Amino acid sequence: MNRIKGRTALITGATAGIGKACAQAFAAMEVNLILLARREERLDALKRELERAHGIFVLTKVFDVRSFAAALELAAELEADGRVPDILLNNAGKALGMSKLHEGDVEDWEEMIDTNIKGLLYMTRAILPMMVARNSGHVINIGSIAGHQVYPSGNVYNATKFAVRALTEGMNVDLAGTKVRISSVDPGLVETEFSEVRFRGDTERAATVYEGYTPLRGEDVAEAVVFVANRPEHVDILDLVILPTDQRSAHVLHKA
Ligand code: NDP
Ligand code: 8X3
Repeated sequence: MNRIKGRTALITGATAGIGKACAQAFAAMEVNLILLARREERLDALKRELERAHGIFVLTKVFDVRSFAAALELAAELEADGRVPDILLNNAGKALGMSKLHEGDVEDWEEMIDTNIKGLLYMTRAILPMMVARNSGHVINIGSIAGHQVYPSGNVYNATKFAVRALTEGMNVDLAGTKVRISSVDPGLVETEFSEVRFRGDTERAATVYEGYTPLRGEDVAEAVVFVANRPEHVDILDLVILPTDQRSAHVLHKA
């Protein structure tokens, strides 16, 4: 049953990987879209693809989640245009580098914290009050298995994803007494541009992350996100962990 047809979903980080796959999966459910990311050409191409294939409304915006002013401006614009999102998918995020904490790069830490934690907070602070005022809506955060278990040299990235989990749980209790739902979808290894970004464009090193086993694809995570969004109003999936069959924890990965 399609309960979300005709609704509007706002997706951060829609130009690649999980965010792009979620845009495609929501579009297939005839959900209208507000797609945000920094790469304009990719946004334009995705808008054309989805509007043509599904006849939905797609608004795109070149947008950096690290700006609270931009988040507030967008929220005001959406409210004025009668386009308050029914679903906010906080997906934009990244890991940068992989080194022991005492050898870490402070600029990398700041970019991860600014994007993964503060970006999610800014978007939520801007959009969630409109959902609370309407007493309906759904915030879905993309967490990670890295927010459940730390791994060597994951330190600050792990901390950002532990923070996402704490914020999901915090919002959940803060929203008690409203009909607004909050969920987290926490994947294991997904083959996207994530490792290319982490290793600063070193595609060979990035490819080795996904060798010898079958990782998740963005589409697998998108199916889970749509499942979470499509539950009846009285049902909330608070936290859904989704792993490749070959991966049993942050530490147990079966490579052939
Ligand atoms: P990708 O690198 O493939 O995609 C990341 C997306 O985020 C891109 O669309 C990028 O677009 C956007 N983005 C990055 N920085 C910003 C910013 N400052 N403002 C707005 N958009 C931004 O990675 P994934 O799809 O893999 O990652 C998506 C989420 O999933 C992240 O939160 C990640 O932590 C999480 N995750 C990933 C896993 C994996 O194994 N891949 C596993 C578990 C969780 P642009 O550059 O155009 O702005
Ligand atoms: C991304 C998955 O294991 O590379 O969150 O941290 S992992």
